[in-house]
Amino acid sequence: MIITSLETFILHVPVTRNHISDSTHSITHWGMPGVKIFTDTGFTGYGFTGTHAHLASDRLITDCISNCYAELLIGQEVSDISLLWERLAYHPPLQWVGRAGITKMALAAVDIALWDIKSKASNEPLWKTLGGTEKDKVEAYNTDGGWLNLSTQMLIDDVLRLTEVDGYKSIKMKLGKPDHNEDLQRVEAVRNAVGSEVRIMTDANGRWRMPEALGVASKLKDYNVTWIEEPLWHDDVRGHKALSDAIETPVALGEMLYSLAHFEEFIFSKAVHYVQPDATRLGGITETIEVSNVAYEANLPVTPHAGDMAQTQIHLSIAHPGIELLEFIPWIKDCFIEPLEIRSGYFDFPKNSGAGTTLTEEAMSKYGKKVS
Ligand code: 0YR
Ligand code: MG
Repeated sequence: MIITSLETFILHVPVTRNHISDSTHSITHWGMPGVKIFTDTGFTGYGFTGTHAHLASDRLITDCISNCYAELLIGQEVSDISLLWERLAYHPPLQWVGRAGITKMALAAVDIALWDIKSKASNEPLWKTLGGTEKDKVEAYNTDGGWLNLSTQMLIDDVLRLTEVDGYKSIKMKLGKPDHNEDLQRVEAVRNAVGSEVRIMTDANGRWRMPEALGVASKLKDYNVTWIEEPLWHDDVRGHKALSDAIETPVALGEMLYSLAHFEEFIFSKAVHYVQPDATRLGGITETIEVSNVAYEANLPVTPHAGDMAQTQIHLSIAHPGIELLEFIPWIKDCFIEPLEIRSGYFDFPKNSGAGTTLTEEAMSKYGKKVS
């Protein structure tokens, strides 16, 4: 099966209620720069990464695919994805300008499209291609009720709808208000509203310095919080180690890390408890499997971050023994031929062949932007 051509795309899809904030970002749309890869057998693969929908930076990603990766892909055989992955990741001129960032997110989109082709050609959903079985189970936790721009009352209403109506057993809420007491008051309000059974995850999106991280995070144990996510700046291995030694609540991170080596640094330094790889920021599914293997060996749960809104990572999560819980945000769900479904807090298993990335023509025309 030979790659014959490719075509890039950029979609900007509105978020719930037109606007959401965490401690660091405020966004109106989720961005999906990606690629369609065509083959001589007629199978077409779709892959995309996840951004904050800024057209100029999204175009850096699609330019990297069409101006740099395309010539390394066209004419190549698809079946050995690792070989193609290495061809792209270790291409000397590209390695020189970017072992992380734009080039890695572009590689993620390509890698996901290749896996999509591979499992379409095997006529099975990707979770089967990756070795998953019908007996596996993946819980969803929902992040879409916990934004920082919601008033405490809206936060409680949303969380109660997710848990009592939709049946989620785990939800995440954002922290990082300028007034730290307000963070704790909001956690207390949510705990009181949902009762003791629901798991509450918290996420500071890299906002704090050590004193405030210590101040807020050391009190989260009073509300039985499952984890504190990204309390400190994304690259700070020693800081996260020191913090996790000082507090009782486990530390989660990984959504901003670009490579296996980066993850190994945190894992082997014992600076993380819940490991959160994102296939759209690492080099796709290929590298996320490697990260998940290392975490699993180290007895750490893997709880992927949903830069793809879980649409693709559900497959990997079904197949990998280290993953039992996956983040879900519903924004882009309806863009796909086979949208993800969640029932009583657990993901339905996708049935279509492929990686779940095939977009509808309607989504392409409704949300598509000009790539250059
Ligand atoms: C909004 N999940 C996250 C969103 C989310 C971010 O900036 O991208 O909050 O991806 O941290 O864990
Ligand atoms: Mg996060």
